[in-house]
Amino acid sequence: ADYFKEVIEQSSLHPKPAGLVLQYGTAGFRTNANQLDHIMFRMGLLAALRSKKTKATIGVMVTASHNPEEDNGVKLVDPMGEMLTATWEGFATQLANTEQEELLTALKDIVKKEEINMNQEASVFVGKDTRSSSASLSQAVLDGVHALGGHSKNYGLVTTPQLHYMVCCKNTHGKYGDATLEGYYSKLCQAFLQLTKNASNRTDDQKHLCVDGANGIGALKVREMESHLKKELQISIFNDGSEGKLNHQCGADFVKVQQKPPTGIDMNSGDRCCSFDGDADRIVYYYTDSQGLFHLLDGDKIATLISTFLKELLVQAGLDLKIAVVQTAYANGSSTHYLENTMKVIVRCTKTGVKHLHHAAQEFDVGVYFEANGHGTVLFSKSAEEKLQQLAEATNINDERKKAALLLQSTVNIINQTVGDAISDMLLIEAILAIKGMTVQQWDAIYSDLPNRQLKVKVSDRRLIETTDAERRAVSPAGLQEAIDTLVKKYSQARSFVRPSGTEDVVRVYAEANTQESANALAHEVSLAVY
Ligand code: 16G
Ligand code: ZN
Repeated sequence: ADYFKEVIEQSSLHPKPAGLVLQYGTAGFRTNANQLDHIMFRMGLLAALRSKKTKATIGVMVTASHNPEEDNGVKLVDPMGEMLTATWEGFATQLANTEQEELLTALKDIVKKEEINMNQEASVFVGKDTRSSSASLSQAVLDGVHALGGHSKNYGLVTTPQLHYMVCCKNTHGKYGDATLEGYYSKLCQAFLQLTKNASNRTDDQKHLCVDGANGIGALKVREMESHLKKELQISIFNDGSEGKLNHQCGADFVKVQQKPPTGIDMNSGDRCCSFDGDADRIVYYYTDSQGLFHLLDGDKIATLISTFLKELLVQAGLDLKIAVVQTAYANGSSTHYLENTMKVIVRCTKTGVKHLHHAAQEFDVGVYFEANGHGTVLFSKSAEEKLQQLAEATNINDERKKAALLLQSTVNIINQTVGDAISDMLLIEAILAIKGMTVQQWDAIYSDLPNRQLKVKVSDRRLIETTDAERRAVSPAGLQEAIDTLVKKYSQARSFVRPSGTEDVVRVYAEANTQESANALAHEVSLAVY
């Protein structure tokens, strides 16, 4: 078939506004929805090519995560459910910015560079979030896939991590689970029920959780899942999209940045609550104490809880596996200190962005990774999973080791290893708290966060700032790092860094210190040094 003729015809229905330039950034393309139709069509084309190249199913997710409702975006998912590989991010940017007349040339250029056999079949899974623009934009993706003769499966409304999961299931031929929503819920919830069987006498309070769905897809999916939990977890869902606007004054990003509860949630002091973001790949927990003070349990606290739990089980199971926690520069200094000095686990720091953390975590038997903003998961190496399997089946070991091995196996099953997943992380956290008989206050008390402040600075060209050492030090412009060092020395337990944002046209400033006043002042002073 002459696919290229079909591409020409179809692409005229999805024309590129001349001169518009967009970048495949940290999390794909993201901008106002009315600029994205041609991008979606072209990402459908690219996904079909990627599928031919890898001889596997590729995913395309239409979402702009925690951005406002008016925005949208798109990200591609590689065969094992991981994010698109870096070379192809480059192709995505090229294809997106090629003017209409040059589209075929750009396409053929990729085919040639990657030596793609155009007769190879293509298969693409497509999903979308609840934004009003997502329906037509995901149709544009499908048009692109079909223009190149690719097969598609349209999952419709799914969370980002659900789509990653489907792609992984499909390409591992069911070994990871069934590539259906039912398969996803039953795998996770069965693991949850297995784990919580070990928690006796849980009260109704312990079983109850408030979830802020950010008025997005996560709320719908939690509701779909509920019956699988057999009342072992009783969820009150707020911000389910029936009234409020997506991500508006609610959701994980709002709660983390504002350090306050979302609107639209009815919380009593001591209630355990969590917030998802707009595509349900991030989660943060929180509660208010009897004095009305707000307590946030962010990605760092989550990583600490999960890695403590896993390390204890590995010791009980007598498994000598290397466990590490991967963080970014935004990780609270107290969390790093606690992990290294009290828990004595390996801690690694990478650049911001899920793909960097994910890759670093792959280097360990058990790699726990979390960004402070609540995106994270746990990766188990193939050999770690095999050792666990052997131990769980062994007949010559004592009951304690056996029990730990079985708990670890259920933990592996409850986790979505493809990418951070608010629903999966929530179930894991709830199971750990249940097994340990721990309240949210006790979890919070494991260590105390250093007060911190984040600021954005508008500059004429943010790319003038270059960083090194996992973004913790600036190498240019000259003198900036020295200025920051001098400011940091004025305060106690202080740390500060600046980096250009990968998603907005701003420079981000982070500061922490022993008091909130000091953290605020330091952040302010450093932001002045950035100009
Ligand atoms: C994207 C990243 C997130 C990161 C954020 C930083 C993915 C899937 N998402 O949302 O991990 O924390 O960008 O944004 O990688 P920034 O560069 O504007 O600070
Ligand atoms: Zn997200």
